[in-house]
Amino acid sequence: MKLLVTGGAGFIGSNFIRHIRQEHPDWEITNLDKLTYAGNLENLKDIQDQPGYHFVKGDIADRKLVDKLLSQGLDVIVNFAAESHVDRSILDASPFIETNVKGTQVLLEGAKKHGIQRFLQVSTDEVYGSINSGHFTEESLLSPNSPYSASKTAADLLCRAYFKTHHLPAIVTRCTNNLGPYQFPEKLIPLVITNALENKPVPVYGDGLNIRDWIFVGDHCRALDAVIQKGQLGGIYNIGGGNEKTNLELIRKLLELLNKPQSLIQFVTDRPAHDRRYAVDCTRITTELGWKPAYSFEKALNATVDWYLKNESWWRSIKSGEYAKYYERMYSHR
Ligand code: NAD
Ligand code: TDX
Repeated sequence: MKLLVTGGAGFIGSNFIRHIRQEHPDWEITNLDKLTYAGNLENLKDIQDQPGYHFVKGDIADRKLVDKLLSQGLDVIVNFAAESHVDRSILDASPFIETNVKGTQVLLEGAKKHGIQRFLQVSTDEVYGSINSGHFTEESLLSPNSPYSASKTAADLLCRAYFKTHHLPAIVTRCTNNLGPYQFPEKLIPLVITNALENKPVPVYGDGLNIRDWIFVGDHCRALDAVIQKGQLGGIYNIGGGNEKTNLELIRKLLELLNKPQSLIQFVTDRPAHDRRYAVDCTRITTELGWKPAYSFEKALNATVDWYLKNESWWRSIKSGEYAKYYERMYSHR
């Protein structure tokens, strides 16, 4: 099998490539990544020279490049490439439209032209919006509240439209919040861990009672692997960890694990349109594909903390670069 993985130098994409190398060493992978601030080839250092793995620096919205890559005879596209941070989409939504919407459409068009066998769109539970009680199923109304989630929703709907109109073999997955190695330290968990290790304040938006469902990144990758092999074309699969936590609960636990004082917690102005709770019903993927998460929340949290403790140079080099300017801008008004 020959895969085009887009956004493979980011958090989930790099974990996915590592998973595929281990589970299917005979599968060939071409990783197309623009290397934005979130893309980091350090994430794939152990894999970069392996036979059957190729890296191409480029934009998924570049029609010519995508056409050239797909003309080499690839079987499957797994689209991770995206602008992925909600706060950045509030500061400037333009790159989200360019990559998440236009980029996905360029990939879909290329897949159509070259007769790709499977197009996997890696989407998010955020497309459903917020839910106070119960769980979203794959049939729930799409109700995105941030420019990020609106752009991801547009991409999901383009996949649906290409399936309906052109019989393009697209499948959409909608996963909850991931945790694990190589997550960029603008996201809550690595931000808390790395700030705490530097004895810096840990910003909590609003009252800290927003709820997220957490899943270990390796479990997400296993789910995507199952969907590639057995998923129904035109289908949608929710993926979740079944670990709902308030942000405050999670942050308190992290500070405890790190032996850092709870006084590092600093309540700051809330994120605009901050979704209160995400929760998805995973009955479909568990019954149809036999997938379920292997990591408990405790195991996932311990593995993640451990990774950041052992890989200080990885996050320190990120935090001292361009990211430092963003962080200053982000928090100057909070
Ligand atoms: P990330 O920000 O860590 O990585 C995104 C990657 O995409 C980076 O390597 C970046 O360089 C690349 N990229 C960005 N624009 C590109 C473009 N135009 N062309 C080619 N490459 C480009 O993101 P992540 O957290 O790994 O998320 C991966 C995917 O999974 C995203 O589509 C996201 O919406 C989805 N998702 C993430 C989570 C989560 O908790 N992180 C949960 C559900 C779904
Ligand atoms: O400093 C912070 N303080 C804080 O209280 C940050 C960065 C976040 N938060 C809150 C906001 C959210 O309620 O923590 C929660 C998690 O925030 P993020 O890590 O930014 O994730 P979220 O907004 O939930 O979106 C994530 O999950 C779904 C990913 O970033 C998306 O790419 C994915 O689609």
